Amino acid sequence: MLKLIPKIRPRRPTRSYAAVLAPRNESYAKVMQSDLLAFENFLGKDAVQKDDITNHTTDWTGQFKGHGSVVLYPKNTEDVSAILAYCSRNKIAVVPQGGNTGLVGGSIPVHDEVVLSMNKINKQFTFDDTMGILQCDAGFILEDLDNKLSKLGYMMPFDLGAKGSCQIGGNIATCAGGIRLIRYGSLHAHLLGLTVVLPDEQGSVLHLGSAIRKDNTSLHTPHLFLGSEGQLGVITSVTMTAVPRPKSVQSAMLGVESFKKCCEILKMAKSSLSEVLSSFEFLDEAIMECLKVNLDLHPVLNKSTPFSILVETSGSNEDHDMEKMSAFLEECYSKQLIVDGVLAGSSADATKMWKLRESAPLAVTRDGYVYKHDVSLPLESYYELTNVMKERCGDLAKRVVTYGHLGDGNTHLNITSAKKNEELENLMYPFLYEWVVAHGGSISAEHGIGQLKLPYSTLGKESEERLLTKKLKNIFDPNAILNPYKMI
Ligand code: FAD
Ligand code: 2HG
Ligand code: ZN
Repeated sequence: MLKLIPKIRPRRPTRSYAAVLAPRNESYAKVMQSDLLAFENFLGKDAVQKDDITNHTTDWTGQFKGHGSVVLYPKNTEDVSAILAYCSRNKIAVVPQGGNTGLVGGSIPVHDEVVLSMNKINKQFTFDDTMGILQCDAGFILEDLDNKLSKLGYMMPFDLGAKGSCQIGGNIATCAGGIRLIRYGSLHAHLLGLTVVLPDEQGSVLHLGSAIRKDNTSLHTPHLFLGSEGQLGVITSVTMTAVPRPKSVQSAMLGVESFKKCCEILKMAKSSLSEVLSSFEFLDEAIMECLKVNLDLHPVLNKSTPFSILVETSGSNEDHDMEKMSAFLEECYSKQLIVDGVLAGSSADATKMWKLRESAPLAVTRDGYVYKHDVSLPLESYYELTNVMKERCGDLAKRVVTYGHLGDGNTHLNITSAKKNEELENLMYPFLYEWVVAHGGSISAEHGIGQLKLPYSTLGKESEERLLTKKLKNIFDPNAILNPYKMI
């Protein structure tokens, strides 16, 4: 479908949260000239970048700015092993980096960590087109993998607006969700095996899981790395299932007058569209206005409504799917659940609809400063959070907008201001995250903890679970050199 904002970065000033959040741990060694020479020695000179590394030390939003001095480009698993062994023996901190599209400041160095970029580990690709099993290097860009699979009649089982830049290793490390989770499930359902390198003194290489669909002979160790945010090891190769590429895809945009009706439409979509339903995305009026003003992207619906739903079906028979979608839309009208609806008549129409949804993250950055919230909530509280925060922030906020994966109970509430505003921050935090937990939600649905949510990461988590997590970190990363000042 839509190719979105592949390499565009928001035009934004940079700033650093890191120094405020976590002081430098003085037990880490500083990278010296002798270390740079050692890296050049075992990786080759072309694999060590010392200048012009701002793209690797600043996050996608431009709101996190780190202070690293070197980026390393390993070419294969052996190079990653050599780097991690050297850094572990010399107590040098390392941050693994994929496409650097993460939204919680997890992929950049905070103080002076070495950046281990996966950009060059993208050669190995094999695919079994009967079983639908993919084995590939972790540095492949998601969209490139999807294009390769397309030629073989398959596609990746997830999709997100950052597909033109994010990498499959980063997707595993964040347990990325995206716009098709309602249909294909999370990455937990697709991951089969991983090659990972541990940050120990040997740079141990582990081959976890297997390349077969069913294997219950051990703990499911690869799954520990889903959402591990570069804390446990560096993923260098991924084995997972892909899904048959649908032959027919239909998209429709619906205009809805109340949030309650949005939920009724979701329920109906699940039963009426059932096996062909592949996306159920949500946009409120405020993000529609933001898209118009900031990116000159205009609604596809004729009537302006408080809420819009973008629904997609994917199947194997166009006539059948179209019949289902048309019947669904008629039912929506006849039950007075929608006041306007447009069914995409061409791929250009569908692209226009999806562009609205997928450009939302870029649109909000244009306001100046953006406070992002990626949370899960039971549906009865999903939009109440937006209303509560609107009321609470009042005129201090430039805009309070919501979009998200309604079908998964995942809201992206974005609150913008012209610039960073401490008064607004004090109104929002910790109130917002405490509210989410008190209403049965999670403070991170899909983007993770990184630096952004570190102060709140204990909310809603039992101390036993946190202790277990720390013990696991210690087993995988005995010298604690991997991605410090973040998640664990
Ligand atoms: P990075 O940003 O480079 O890294 C993310 C984390 O993973 C870091 O902690 C890093 O240390 C670690 N890491 C990266 N590679 C490895 C590796 N090989 N081994 C070990 N650790 C590693 N996310 C969603 O879940 N759903 C969405 O719909 C979605 N849409 C987005 C839309 C836009 C426009 C943008 C900018 C971001 C979006 N994201 C979304 C967030 C982001 O794209 C995902 O989190 C993505 O999976 C990150 O992949 P990456 O390769 O860029 O990882
Ligand atoms: C999306 O679904 C991404 O578009 C980004 O997860 C969410 O911008 C955000 O807050
Ligand atoms: Zn999302």
